[in-house]
Amino acid sequence: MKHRFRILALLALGVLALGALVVAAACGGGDGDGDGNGAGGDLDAIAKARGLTPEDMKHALQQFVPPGKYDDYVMISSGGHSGQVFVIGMPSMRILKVIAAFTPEPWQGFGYGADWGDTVLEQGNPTTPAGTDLTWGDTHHPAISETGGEYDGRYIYINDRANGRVAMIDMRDFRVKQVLAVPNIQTSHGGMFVTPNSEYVHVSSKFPMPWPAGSYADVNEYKEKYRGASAWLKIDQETGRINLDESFEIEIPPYTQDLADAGKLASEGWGFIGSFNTEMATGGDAEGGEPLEAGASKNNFDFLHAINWKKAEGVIAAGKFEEMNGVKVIRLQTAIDEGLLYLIPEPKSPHGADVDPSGKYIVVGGKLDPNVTIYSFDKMQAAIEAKDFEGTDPFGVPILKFDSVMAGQVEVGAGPLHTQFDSKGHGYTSMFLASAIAKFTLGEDVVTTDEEPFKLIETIPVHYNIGHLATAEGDTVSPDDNYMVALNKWSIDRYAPIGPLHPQNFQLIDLKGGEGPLELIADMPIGIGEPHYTQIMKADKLKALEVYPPGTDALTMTTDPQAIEAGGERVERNGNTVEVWMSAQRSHFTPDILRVKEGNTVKLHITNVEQTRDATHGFAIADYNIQASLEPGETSDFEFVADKPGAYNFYCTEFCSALHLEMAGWFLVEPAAAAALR
Ligand code: K7E
Ligand code: CUA
Repeated sequence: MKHRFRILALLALGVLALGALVVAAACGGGDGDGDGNGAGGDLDAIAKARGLTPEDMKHALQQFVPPGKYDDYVMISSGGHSGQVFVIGMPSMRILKVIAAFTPEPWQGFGYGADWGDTVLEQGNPTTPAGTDLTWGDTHHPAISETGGEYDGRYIYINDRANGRVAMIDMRDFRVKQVLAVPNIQTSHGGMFVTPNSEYVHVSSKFPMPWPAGSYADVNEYKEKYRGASAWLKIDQETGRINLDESFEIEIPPYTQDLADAGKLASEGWGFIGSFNTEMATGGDAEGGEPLEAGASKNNFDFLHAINWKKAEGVIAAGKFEEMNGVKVIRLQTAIDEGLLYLIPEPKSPHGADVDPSGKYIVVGGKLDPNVTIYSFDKMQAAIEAKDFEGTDPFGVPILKFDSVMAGQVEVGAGPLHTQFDSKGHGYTSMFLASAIAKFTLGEDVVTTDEEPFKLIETIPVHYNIGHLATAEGDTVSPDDNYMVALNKWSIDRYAPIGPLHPQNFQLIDLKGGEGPLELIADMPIGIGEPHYTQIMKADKLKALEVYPPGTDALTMTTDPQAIEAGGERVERNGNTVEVWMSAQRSHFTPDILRVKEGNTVKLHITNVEQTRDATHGFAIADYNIQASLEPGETSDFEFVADKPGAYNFYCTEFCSALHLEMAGWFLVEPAAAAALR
């Protein structure tokens, strides 16, 4: 008790200290006479005691969000191989929510008996090989739905790098509503984006697979039999769900398609996908061949794929497709004949492919090239118009000439990966090998310089080995120019040693209105999974529900047919089935005794009949692996067989009220033998 009081006192002190900092800043840094009177004196004492420099104090102020106040932004971050998605407030860098996407997660009752999560997970199982229940994923690239090229706060899409699936999260309740196994794609990586008006969410394959999907071919038939796909998944505007009937795919060559981005404004209607391994290496290092990575890194150029999706819609409408595994597929030859697909040389094992806010430039980072290469969309269009090709690839896809479409290159440093932008005409590129971010000018429209259109301005070190980076509103047509977050893969010595597995490290960076110089504000350890990418949205675009309308089924977001109001509780027995309509309300379940017989099928419908903000209950049954989150207004449905006889306690798993510990009951499963005796 004493210990707890001390912690509280320390917390209070911390809050006071920061409060004092704010006051001091507002008053121009205290009275400055160093006599210890007034806020300045307290500040100095705190800073001295804690070993903080004036710069540390400034950064603390920049990051600080007072208790009870909201952050200006929310970051929607992938959770890597945790299979989840994180919602993080920025600039405070406080985790607000961990959303289960591909991985069962008990706090949200996802995958532990309630129909919502079980249904979503089950529907996401791939059809091939049949019967495989997937219980994890590797989330990489979140994409917030957009209207007019701006994040609109409606839906989040995220891909599963491991299993080629896509999840849809509804931002009304920040729960996943759909997991879709994308046909003809086995693995996906960075090919995720939404089009500027959320017509489609795009995902492309990472490693190609034998086509048609479901067939088998040895890797020695790679070039002939393996193919990739660029999938344009149609978004239902009402529900956010992907409608496969109105979606289409384009067959693409068996390169390893990687990061992708949507054209916007000047380039709206197009999509761009980088690739590597145009060598089509397949490994074989233990069979007398070359390791995969060596074979895949020989060519000086790989291919950026430019895809005209607007035109592809017309090709689909004209019926020039084949139905393959439940989706319309434009075959590669058709894509070539119809002018849907062009290849553009990109230097040395490229990774990121990012479209700038104006849509005029596509910036590519080559992992083994110290330059970022900037392509001009206008030049691309002119080259396509003039049929200014250097030839075709082995599959007949036209290749544009590098020199005709390149707008410029900037030598940034070792290992450039991803690029983000501000609204002042700057690009910011992460460099994995250099553990740094480079800032450069981007073209003729640059506000801050009238010299060379593409020029390195500065670099800033990050800690360490950065993957992605993200600017606030960074993938929209109008990025904000205040914050950037570096998503670092390694943290090495940044945190207390907690074993060989280290957290990833997010670092908050001040963009200073795009004027620079870049300044590191804060570190944030991510102690779960490996975030790859994040999008940062203005918090005032959030339109989440405070409570569900009474009796809502979280899966359909409509009234659950089994919802009840208080007083409507009942039990019906029908042959071997026991059906229960239960309510949850502080601090009781009604009914609180459930009597069934061993072998009965139990159908349980629980409605949280409360409409009070944050009045969430849980429902868990011992030894039955059942756990649900019953959020205010929600109805959850369960169906299971009472196959274990015994007296099982069930209880509310959320500390909802003073008598929360009493919010419990009994699930009595009478043994079949005992029942027979009577
Ligand atoms: Cu570069 Cu999966 Cu976007 Cu990681 S990817 S870094
Ligand atoms: Cu309801 Cu605890």
